[in-house]
Amino acid sequence: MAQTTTPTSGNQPIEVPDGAGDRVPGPAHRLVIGASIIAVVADLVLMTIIGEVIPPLAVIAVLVVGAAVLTRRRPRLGIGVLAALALLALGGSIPFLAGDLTSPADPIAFVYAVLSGGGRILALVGAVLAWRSRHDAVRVLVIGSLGVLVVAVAGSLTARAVVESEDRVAGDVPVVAEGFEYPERVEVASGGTLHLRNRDIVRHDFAVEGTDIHVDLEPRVGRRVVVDLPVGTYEFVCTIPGHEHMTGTLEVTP
Ligand SMILES: [Cu+2]
Repeated sequence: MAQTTTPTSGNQPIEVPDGAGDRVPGPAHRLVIGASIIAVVADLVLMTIIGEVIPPLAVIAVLVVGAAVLTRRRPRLGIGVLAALALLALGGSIPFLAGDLTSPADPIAFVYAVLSGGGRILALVGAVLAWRSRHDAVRVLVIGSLGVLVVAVAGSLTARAVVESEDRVAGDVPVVAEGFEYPERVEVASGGTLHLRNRDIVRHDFAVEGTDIHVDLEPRVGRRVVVDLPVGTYEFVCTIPGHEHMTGTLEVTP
């Protein structure tokens, strides 16, 4: 059977197998990888600072490194996995990030939230740009993000600098938050005053359950609180997500 001859002198469109068309990663691919790594590094630094491994973040860190390596051989698949991990990490950490982002006077947690949350949002945006081959938009996005970061850091340090701290007065009962721990038991006379001090580099708060007492404690500040409660036994707690173990008993005596 005679074949129809068509001009095949190199002008025919070449079919590119799926995944091979973007073997050379473009700026959007690099943005996804870079932003994902920034978020993971922020997670690792946070875990180092608080001296505790947060298992979901540790697992995601390992998977992100694996996906970044995979991106060298299978760009589309690797970018897809990185985007999925960013979405997963973002979804799981929203309650924590929301608290950190609304507390600018806690610079470590605030900057962490900007880098970790912002990095993952950037990775997702980068994945969309990579998918749509919009590599031209990456530069503006990166410059804009750096601007946001600078403003966030400056704003947070300013917010911390204007926080007022109260010194302990004779007669105050000291309550120290240190190493993510509160004392197990605190005793104060009804109408007496507690002097709360946060010796950690991240914020805590002090809430007495079933009462109106709820005091924010930015890093390294002291704060006095009058205990106008009926005689009895109360539980106090730090209400910041992840600090649920910071509890103790408040004995209010006659
Ligand atoms: Cu706390």
